[in-house]
Amino acid sequence: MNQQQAESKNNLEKIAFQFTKDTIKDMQSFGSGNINDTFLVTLSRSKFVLQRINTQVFRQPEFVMQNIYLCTQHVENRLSKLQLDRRWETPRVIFTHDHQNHFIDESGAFWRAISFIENSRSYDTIQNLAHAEEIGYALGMFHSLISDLSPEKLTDTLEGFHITPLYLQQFDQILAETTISRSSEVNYCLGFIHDRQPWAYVLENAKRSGKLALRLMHGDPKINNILMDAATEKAISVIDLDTVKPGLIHYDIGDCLRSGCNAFGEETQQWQSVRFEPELCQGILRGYLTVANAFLTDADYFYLFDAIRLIAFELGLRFFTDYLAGNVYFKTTYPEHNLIRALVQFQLTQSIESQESLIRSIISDLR
Ligand code: GN1
Ligand code: MG
Repeated sequence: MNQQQAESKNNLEKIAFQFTKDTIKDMQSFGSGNINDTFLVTLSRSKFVLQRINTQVFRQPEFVMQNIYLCTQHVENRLSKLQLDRRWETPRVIFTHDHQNHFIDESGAFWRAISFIENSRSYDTIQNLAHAEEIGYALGMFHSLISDLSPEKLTDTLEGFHITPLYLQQFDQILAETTISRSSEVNYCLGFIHDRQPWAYVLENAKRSGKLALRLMHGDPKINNILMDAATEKAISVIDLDTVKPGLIHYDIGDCLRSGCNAFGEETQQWQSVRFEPELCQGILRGYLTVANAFLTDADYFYLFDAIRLIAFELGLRFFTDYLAGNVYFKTTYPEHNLIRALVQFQLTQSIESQESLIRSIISDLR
């Protein structure tokens, strides 16, 4: 360990001690988030997750914490009355010694601690059909548990999040401001976005015309945010609650499917091989609908296909825009990282489009 590493370890320990009086046995970087910095803190008898919130992205982190607290309290309350016959847990906010839900360090960085769900694991890709069904069940469970918490109680902590037309505006703006070198991949992305501009308003139009209701959503239910019990391989929790806020549940369904039905995972370099797997889609939706069928309307069903197609497209657009902007939003490990990520999502979008009638029939058969 060099001096700089030792210093930053000491500093991290000081921050961790704001949230515990126990002995710190170990502290490691944790997970693969694209926005926040995450550490797993091991104490003598338990563990917790320590995170530095990216305040360039989350401009009002206090409201993020307030949303998470309201949501997790609500879910704990529901769970205590439900008497589920299977394991289900919600992450808890851990308070500082002076009862704050966050800590601001000397440099102004915003830190928070969340409980660690024991005996759990997550995956970056779906392992089999049973896993797909569990992923869908977990999202359904999550939506069901927050369905009676009024969206107005939570703050919009990330304005424009999943509003595809706003990402198109940002893209146009960056394009106008930037001189880009036009490789064949860049030209492909530009054409791909151009061809889908008119359709990209589909969910926002449905929201504006009242066909789809504003509800609470998770915002980021990709498959590695769903924890499985390490022994039984049953879903037990949905984590990463930073983007729980008012929105459309369609964003969640789309996000869960774009991440779950890509067997190569969103970080693959083999973007040309990416394909949307209809069997996994059927599995996830089957699991989701065992819970969600109770609260989905005809219009909700009608827009499911568009949601699946749109969120894959939107994430591609977000990655590509960030590539053009010089990688300022998503963490990257090499200069073309966001370009490759965009190509993966566009390939997935194309695969969804080419299987439209099959996906639509999967949806209607499951109703
Ligand atoms: C970001 O940081 P992480 O991995 O939880 C992003 C999501 C994307 C995801 C893609 C606030 O989430 O919208 O779907 O990367 N979160 C935010 O991996 O923009
Ligand atoms: Mg997230």
